[in-house]
Amino acid sequence: MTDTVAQTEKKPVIFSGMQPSGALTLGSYMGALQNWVNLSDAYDCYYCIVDLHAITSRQEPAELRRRCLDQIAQYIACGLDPAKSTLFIQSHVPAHAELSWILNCYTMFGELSRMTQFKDKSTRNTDNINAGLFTYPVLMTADILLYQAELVPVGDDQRQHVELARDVANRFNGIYGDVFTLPKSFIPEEGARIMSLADSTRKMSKSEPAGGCIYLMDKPEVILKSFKRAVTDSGGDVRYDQAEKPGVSNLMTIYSVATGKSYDAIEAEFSGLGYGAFKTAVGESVVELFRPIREKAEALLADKAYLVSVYTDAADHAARAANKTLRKVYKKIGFVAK
Ligand code: AQP
Repeated sequence: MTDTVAQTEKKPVIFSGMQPSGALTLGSYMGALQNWVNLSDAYDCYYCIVDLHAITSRQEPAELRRRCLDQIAQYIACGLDPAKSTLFIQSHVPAHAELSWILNCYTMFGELSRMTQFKDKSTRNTDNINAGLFTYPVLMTADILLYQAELVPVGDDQRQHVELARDVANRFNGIYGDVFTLPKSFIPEEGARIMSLADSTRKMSKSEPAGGCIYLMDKPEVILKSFKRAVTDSGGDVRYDQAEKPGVSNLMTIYSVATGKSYDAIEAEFSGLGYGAFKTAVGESVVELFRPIREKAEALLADKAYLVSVYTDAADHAARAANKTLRKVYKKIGFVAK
């Protein structure tokens, strides 16, 4: 994003990010990325690849590096315009780590202990419950507050972290005056929690075993096969009922977000047709949704120099905004100016 644009039209700010800890998924697209694109004209958007967050679980260095480039290409392929939105890599802006340390001293141990994502992830990864996993929400708070973001488009699983960011901002402002804008989450009505295709009690996530997760860059045949195998429920009717029919309801949500059709329209469309026809249709709708994204991302990845120029320019722009906030914070808390 050019400074000229930023200065001439002062828009409210958005911040959001995704970890390059795996390939982007259908869940992250429907829960967050789609909204990033929809909101990008009305807001001054900072969309980040949060590599500092990603190392809370072990990453293979070469893979991590490759995924960052892939992710920039996928952000653009989904419809984000680097001339309008700041698409950058978190570790390129040291202010994230710096503010995170400061905010560690304004976030309570008890608050972090209540974070459900920490509880989930530490239960699943008992061999690596590192301090970074515990303080992850503080880094996320720093990410958001550095840019004075008003809105944070995320999926439902991040709601609690954005609430913490707001609480910490409020606490800090209560001591030092109005330093931070109070952020709130932007969570879609539909698609806020896409469930695994293999187990409809679990959120679809990158670390999912094969088959349960659809990735943005999956080939059509892989997508169709995964939907054909998706778990459904007893009975053969396509009807939205989260309690009784979680598998079918999840597929209906995916189909609804992919096609824009209402649940009533979907029920009517598949009345009497059974699960087979329905699952094929859902798979095809996702294939068509992702086809242009995958093709554009593949083309972008052939031009590495362009992608490097996007994240390099964006890091400069982001650093200027972030350092402005950081300097203010340093001054308020009494650090000696250099
Ligand atoms: N299944 C989902 N439904 C709706 N929204 C989702 N998001 C992720 N999964 C779903 C949203 O997409 C963004 C992804 O952010 P992230 O990659 O930083 O973190 P994550 O939520 O930890 O992603 P995963 O896929 O669940 O990773 P692992 O397997 O490592 O735990 C966020 O806005 C998230 O809400």
